[in-house]
This record gives sequence, C-alpha cells and structure tokens, in this order.
Amino acid sequence: TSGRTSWFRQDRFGMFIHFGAYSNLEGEYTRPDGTVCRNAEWIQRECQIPKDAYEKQAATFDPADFDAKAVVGAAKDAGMKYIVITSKHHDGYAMWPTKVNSWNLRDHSAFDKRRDILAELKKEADDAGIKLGFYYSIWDWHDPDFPDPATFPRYEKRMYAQLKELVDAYDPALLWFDGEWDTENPHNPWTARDGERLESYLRDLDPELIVNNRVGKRRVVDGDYGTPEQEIPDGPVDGQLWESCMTLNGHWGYARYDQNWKSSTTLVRNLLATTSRSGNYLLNVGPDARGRIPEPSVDRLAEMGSWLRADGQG
Ligand code: FUL
Repeated sequence: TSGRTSWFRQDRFGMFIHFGAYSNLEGEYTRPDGTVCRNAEWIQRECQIPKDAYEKQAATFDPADFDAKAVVGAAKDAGMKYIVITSKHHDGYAMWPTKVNSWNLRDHSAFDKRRDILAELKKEADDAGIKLGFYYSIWDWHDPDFPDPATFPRYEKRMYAQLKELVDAYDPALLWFDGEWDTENPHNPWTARDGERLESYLRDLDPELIVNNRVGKRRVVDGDYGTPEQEIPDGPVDGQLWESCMTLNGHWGYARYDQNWKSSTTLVRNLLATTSRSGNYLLNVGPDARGRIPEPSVDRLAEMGSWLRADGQG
C-alpha cells in the first residue's frame, strides 16, 4: 500500500472544493413567509426547504463562470498539489452528467448542456500536474431508497454505478467519502461491512485509488487515511495517514454573509502545524452561484503561495 499512497504522503497540501446545487442559494433561503434562513451546503436540511422548492431552485443553477483553468491556477499558485471536489454532497445532486438519474448538473440546471465541469477540471489539473479527487456523500437526501434498510440495496446499486462512472470517465486519484453516519436515522443503513465491500469494489476498478476512512466507520482499518475536520490533531492515530480539512471562513459551501476569513498568517501556521505532524492539509474553497471562487479566498491562497515560495519550499 505504501507505493499507492506515496504521492499523497509527499504532496501534503490540497484544495477542497464544495460546489453543488446549494451553492446556487449562496447561503440564503427566503421562505414563503419572507423570513430568511441561512446555511451553506446543509441549507436544504437545516432550513427545511421542501423537496420541490429545492429542486425548483436547482433548475436555475447556472455556474457559467466556472473556470477550471482559474481554479487549478489558484491551487497551483498556493502550492497545492491536489484538488478534491464534491461530485455529490448530501443533497444527492451530481456535478457530472450521470446516467443513473436526472438529479445532476446537466439534466437539472440552467447550465450549458455541452459543459462538464469535472471533465474541464480533469483536463486542467492534468496539464498542471495536479491530482484530482472526488468527494462523494454516501448519505443521500434525495434518493427515496436511501433511508430505509429494506430499500437501501437499491440505492446502493445506484451508488456503485455512479462511482464506476466517476472512475471510468475521470480516473480520479482519490475518493473522499462522507455521510457514512446519518445521526438522525436510528436505522442508519451504512455498516462497516458495507464500507469494506465498497472499498474492495473500488480497488478492483482502480488498484491505485486512494480512499479516505469515511468509506467505512472511520476505524483505523477503514480506507487509507483519517479525516479530522476543522482541527489539527497532535499526530497520527495508530500510525495512520491523516489529512486535516478546513474552511477558509466558517462554511464549506458558499455563504454570501460569511466574511469571517482566516488570515494568511493563520493559514500558513495551520499548514505547518499539520505537515510537521505528518498530516496533509486540505483547505476549502466554495464557489458562488456563478461558479467563481470568492476573491478573499483567491487572495489568501496567493498569499500562502508567495510565503511558501519565499521560503523555498513551493
Ligand atoms: C462533513 C459534511 O457534513 C460537511 O458538509 C462537509 O462536507 C465536511 C467536509 O464533512 O461531514
């Protein structure tokens, strides 16, 4: 396994991208009574947006300004060596033209039907020598078969099919699973056994794939590496590889109202604290409804990069 994960252990610094149908709301949902509810990628759940209203807003999603070259350029400037983008978050909305359902950026949006942002990213990342990986939520709020253990196998089949599409079409270097929990559901259908099965299915598809521990139940034996969130642990747990993911402000998805940005000094400090404890640092950006990375994020990434280069490590 050490050969498979060697790039990951070396590359250390990556860009996380949270981008999906929720980005279209830019963090604010106006209820029929005129009151406003705020959240980011959890907005559907936290603001209790009815399914039809959420689908209706997603139909207007038009990230026409998404510019893969600019995204990859911002990552490269910052000294980042890999990118992990949400291919599907908890809302179940696929950011590639999946054939499994029509709840995706091509079939359910106002976006140019000829475009495929994952393909665009893949091309630019390859050209720049940057690795590309996909976040994929196991928890799915949209698929009616997800929550019920009786129908769950039907959902699981679709999930396997979607993951095969991703591997076949974009050859990702890494898969970043999430939502293996679903704390609200006392019958949470996802078991450690499901995680093991999925992991071996993926390794059959591509023996080189790196997979995070949320594929299973975050045990040391699940996946290739641990995923502390918004924190920097003291060091490896049981010798396991790890990657700390963190936001630039207080949210993963774009939230117009959140201007609480970390300073580049703090960010560089976090990067050093993480890497000096042999972890990776996965720093997040959340593009807006048009697909643009917010200016304050781009600025901070550039500042980190110039610090790294001045230090001779970039
Ligand atoms: C969490 C998710 O619930 C958040 O929305 C985000 O994606 C974070 C990285 O992982 O589990």
